[in-house]
Amino acid sequence: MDEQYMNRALALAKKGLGRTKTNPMVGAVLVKDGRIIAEGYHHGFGMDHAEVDCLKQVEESPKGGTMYVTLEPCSHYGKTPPCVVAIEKAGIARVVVGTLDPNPKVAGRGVGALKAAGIQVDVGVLEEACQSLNRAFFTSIRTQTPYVICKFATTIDGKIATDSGESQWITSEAARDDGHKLRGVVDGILVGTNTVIKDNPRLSNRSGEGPDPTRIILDRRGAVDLEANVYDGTQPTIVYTVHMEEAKMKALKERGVVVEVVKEKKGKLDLRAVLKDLYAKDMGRILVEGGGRLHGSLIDEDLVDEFALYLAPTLFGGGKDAVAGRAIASLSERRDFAFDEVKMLGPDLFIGGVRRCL
Ligand code: AOF
Ligand code: ZN
Repeated sequence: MDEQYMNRALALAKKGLGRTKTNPMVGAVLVKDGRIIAEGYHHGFGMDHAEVDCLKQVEESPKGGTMYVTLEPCSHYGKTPPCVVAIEKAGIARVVVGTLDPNPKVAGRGVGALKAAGIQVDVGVLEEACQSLNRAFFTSIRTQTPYVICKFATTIDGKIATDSGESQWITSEAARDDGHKLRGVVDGILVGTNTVIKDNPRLSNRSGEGPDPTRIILDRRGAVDLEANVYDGTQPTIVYTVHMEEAKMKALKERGVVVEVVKEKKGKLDLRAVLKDLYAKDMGRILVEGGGRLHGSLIDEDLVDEFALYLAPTLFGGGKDAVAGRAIASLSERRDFAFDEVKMLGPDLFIGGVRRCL
């Protein structure tokens, strides 16, 4: 029965997908006398935690009940008061926890506080599922940078454009629609200068589900034209630059675009500094949509946590590579991933993969 209720809590947690930013997705179920009397989840960043949301739904006395929660209840005062206090006040007799919270402010203290209050606690029900649900949170709380998903739309031979730069379209409409759904569940989309100049993308979410993500533009020398679609002011937009003309900066700011000046590192924009700043701006998961140079730089610095590959059954026999990085010198330096999803999208194939470590 514990697994069954935890499964329900997991399903509830997933409702928060794309809205919890640097927070985890968490679900909670309250059971009494063998039936569910309340359910809750963390709806979004800054909002009630799952346990509190669950307790607010309850219409009868929760006293003596069992709460199933996918992540260890928090014990700290953050944007909201500690969940362990709410659980204790409600008179819950037993708490079943999916997995411990890796946040150093919690990390076992939640379980400790519950036990100290005389509540029975069991940890580790469906633990693997509870951890992989929050792969992004587990990774980003440790690195203090957003979880990075690289999206590629390529040919069988790994090309994203012809030599002349033609790329629209390599993959089918079905694959492109799926890519838009991905845009609806991340906090930001990151692109490099060349992609903005060549493709003039809008970086909007046209899937009809979820909000528009923040556009994140890397423009080291301020080369992107003010008239580019990404600067149309219709979506939250941030541009990171090293040198940009004062007048352009002013015009961008007037349109509501956030301009951040960062340092250079070996003639390149300091990607780690950019990611740290994005995390400080509450971004927990970002999607990188090219081009090859940006993907290459991220791979060179080992900053890719996940990839989303849309593979079209076609061959160019040459052209622009999906990844233009430094390339490893020996096999021992390779970055290994584990495939975790595969599906057909019209004539194309989607392959998802994650770094092996959590
Ligand atoms: C829970 N239940 O539903 C969530 C938890 O700034 P705050 O107050 O929102 O706290 C965020 C931290 O709380 C987050 O980093 C993680 O450690 C924990 N999230 N905890 O008991 C929840 N979302
Ligand atoms: Zn909490």
